[in-house]
Amino acid sequence: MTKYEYAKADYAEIGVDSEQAIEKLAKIPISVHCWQGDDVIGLDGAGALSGGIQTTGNYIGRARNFEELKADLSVAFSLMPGKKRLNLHASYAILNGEKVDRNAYRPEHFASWVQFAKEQGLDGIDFNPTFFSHSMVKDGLTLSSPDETVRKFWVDHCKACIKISEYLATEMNSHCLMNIWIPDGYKDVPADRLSPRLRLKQSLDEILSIPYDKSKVVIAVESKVFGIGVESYTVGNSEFYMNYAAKNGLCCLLDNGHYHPTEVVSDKIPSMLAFYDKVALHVTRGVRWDSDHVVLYEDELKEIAKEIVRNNATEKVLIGLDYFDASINRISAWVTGYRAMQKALLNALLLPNERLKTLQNEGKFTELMTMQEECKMLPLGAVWQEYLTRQNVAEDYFAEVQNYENNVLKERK
Ligand code: RNT
Ligand code: ZN
Repeated sequence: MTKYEYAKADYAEIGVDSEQAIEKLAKIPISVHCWQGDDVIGLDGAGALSGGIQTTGNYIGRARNFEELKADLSVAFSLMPGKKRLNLHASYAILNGEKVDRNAYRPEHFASWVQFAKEQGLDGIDFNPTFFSHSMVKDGLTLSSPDETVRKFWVDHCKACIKISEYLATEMNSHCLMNIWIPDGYKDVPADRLSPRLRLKQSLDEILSIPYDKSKVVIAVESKVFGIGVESYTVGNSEFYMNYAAKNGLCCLLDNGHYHPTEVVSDKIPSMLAFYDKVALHVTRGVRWDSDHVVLYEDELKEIAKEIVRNNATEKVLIGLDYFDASINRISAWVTGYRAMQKALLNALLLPNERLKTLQNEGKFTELMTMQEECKMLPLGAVWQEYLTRQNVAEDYFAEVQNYENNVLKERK
């Protein structure tokens, strides 16, 4: 018997069908963020990274243009099993020298990305307006700015992005999640916490006044607790966006680096599912702050995956990755984080979820605890290996990444 066959039998003993788990895993889409490849710099040359987020490190091989970013992404995709989507930021527009600012970006600026995504056989493209790294961010504010010219510029940018998102959905024949995250906030104690939020509300109302096809574009709003240099106040905090989304039929995006340190997104997911038909995620790993470290197969990630799987929410929870590490090989960073998410989903799919639920409902908490502990020792690794084999990807991706580094990345000086 092979290692997998032994594992399959072990799982069968607790009533879990590993074949079904493998099949289901291959169908759960994960959106891969393009911005890990170039340290969130973007291709529109609008400005250095700003907005209270930061990449640290100076590892060789940052993708400096569209061709390099595409090449790196293809290597990363080839090492990722399962169903992949591409997550783009507006700052990755392909302008080909045209003098056009973000308030007037058009679908055609993303046509080459569509072509790439189709060539790669991706499941779809998701999109993000880019409210940072740009001279129209004034005093750290965009949609909440008291300066009407500034506020209008960003409202127009977002409207342009809805059109682009609709185009991406049509082209890819799959919905497009358009996620709004703005960096707006204050470094020190503000004198007025309400007015910026009312301006943000007004801006969102204006943005949503344009018609768009809701079956194609899912608009999400991403809250945050603080950013670097904007530690004292964030305009778009959790309460603001959750209320706005509920009242206006939008989706909330939960980034697990955006909450107070003892809050966990895994516990928020079921609460959101009780009220929304969709919830979006930015899966990341904060180390002491919203540091956006590479996602690893760790406890909270496992909990997040469990909430998605055991609530039958693999189509309701839109999973996207969001991290940026410039201190290690960026392709490896992509693959490691993506695979960690898949491992966590596989782990969740291999749990006797119904049985565990029943134990909870029957108040058999001693048995629940022992069973949950036993599950931790099951041969997940053997099923993971089998999954990779069936998906035609090698378990050891380091060698391939290193090869590419030696042959391609080292030339980028
Ligand atoms: C920032 C947010 C946001 C960005 C990306 C680049 O704290 O998490 O989602 O990381 O849009
Ligand atoms: Zn995020």
